[in-house]
Amino acid sequence: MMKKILIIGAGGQIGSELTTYLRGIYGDANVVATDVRECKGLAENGPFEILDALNATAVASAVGRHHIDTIFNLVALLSAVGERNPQMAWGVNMGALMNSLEVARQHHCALFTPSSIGAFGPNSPKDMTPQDTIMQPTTIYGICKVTGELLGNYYALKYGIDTRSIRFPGIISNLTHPGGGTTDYAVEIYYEAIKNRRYTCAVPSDVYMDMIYMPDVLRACVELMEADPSKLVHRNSFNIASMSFTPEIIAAEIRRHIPDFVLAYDVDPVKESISRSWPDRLDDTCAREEWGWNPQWDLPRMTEDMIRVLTPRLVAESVG
Ligand code: AKB
Repeated sequence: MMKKILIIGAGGQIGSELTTYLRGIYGDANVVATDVRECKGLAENGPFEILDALNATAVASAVGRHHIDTIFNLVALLSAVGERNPQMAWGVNMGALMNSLEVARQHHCALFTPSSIGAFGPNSPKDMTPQDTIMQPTTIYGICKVTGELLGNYYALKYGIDTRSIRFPGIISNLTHPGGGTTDYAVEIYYEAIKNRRYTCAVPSDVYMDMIYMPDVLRACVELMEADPSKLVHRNSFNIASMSFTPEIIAAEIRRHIPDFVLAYDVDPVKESISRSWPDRLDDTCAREEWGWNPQWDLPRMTEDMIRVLTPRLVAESVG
């Protein structure tokens, strides 16, 4: 059982919901949220600190002061924004990871770091992409993720650090927006369908990508970190899957609730090339066998839930 958790990059898409989820399980006082900027919501029911993940001394100090035994390093510039400034993406993504690995080594902490479907590339098998296969990503984001997976395994082998990771699909949530990802369209489409009955998509109509609903993400993080280490053949990083669709398929699902919804396209060449280089669908057998991964959300249930939760909120915003 984890006791004292530090979340680095808690203000992002995963962190802002994972902080509350972890506090619900391990107690408010035992989950220290940190981010490079002020995040009001995260300070309301538990400890929050401003922390620059690129400042190794500051990261070590936070871990020492709070007697941390488990770190979630969630700092990342996502795929599309990474292509606009690859040098910065490498500096931020790898800098935060190296500082997390080193502080985990020095303070004997367990470390969770998200990887991504973006760790795969155009030479990987496209359908039912296996756990262990050719990676060779063609984005700086993917190159960071593969390097991070290798470093995680290296720290586990060489220093015995308990590093664990999941290759996340595009994450869909009704609370926090993603920012700068290739899969962001699958979040934006719900907001625009409800507000304007119309959405212009930057990803081509026929591209399949794996996606996942936030409640499954949160559960997966805890289940992997709580898993019996003797059962883990892999560590960094596990394929997980729950749904895979194209823009046309999600639009058809939305039309079951909003029949006049119109989907148009203005394809962004960068997002097109990234999305076409990624798998259509991952094979998550190893996660199922080694730590019991079992998704609870599919596209129809997620769509129903997104529309149910977002509609009153967006209507209230538009009149208020
Ligand atoms: C992105 O699109 O960059 C992320 C991811 C799949 O890792 N959502």
